[in-house]
Amino acid sequence: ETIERTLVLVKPDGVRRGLSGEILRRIEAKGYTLAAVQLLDATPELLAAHYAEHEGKPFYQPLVDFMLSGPTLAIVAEGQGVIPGFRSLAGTTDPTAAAPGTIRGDLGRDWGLKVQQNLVHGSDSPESAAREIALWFPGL
Ligand code: DAT
Ligand code: MG
Repeated sequence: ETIERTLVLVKPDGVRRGLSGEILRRIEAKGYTLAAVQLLDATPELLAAHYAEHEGKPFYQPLVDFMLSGPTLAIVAEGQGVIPGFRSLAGTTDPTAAAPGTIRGDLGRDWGLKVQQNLVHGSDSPESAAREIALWFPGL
């Protein structure tokens, strides 16, 4: 059987607030393993590809601008069920609505009431995971 992999991003709000370790801790505590970790500054080209499905939506440009506001920690996590499993750890998109016990529910947001500042990204399907891992870790 093949071990499932997902792309996790600690977004610039999470890195800025010093939550990278806490988020890695939760991934590892759940039993997933780290296949790759890299701190990098996303480029407009990388973000256009990563968020292509959201192009044209009202939140697209604020989202891209936010993702350019500081370094991102890109992570490939692996384990059985890790794609839905990490989404479950992350909680729902809006930190206000995210359940306690989740990353977004427990750790909240950076400032203001901006949904894009929700600390993490996790791939939503095997197809997205393969596409996103290839974008963020071209050598992997
Ligand atoms: P998720 O990150 O939970 O998979 P998504 O793929 O629908 O959510 O959206 C990607 C990111 O875009 C999300 O993490 C935050 C931002 N976003 C989504 N919906 C938004 C909205 N209604 N207003 C502002 N930002 C939004
Ligand atoms: Mg998504």
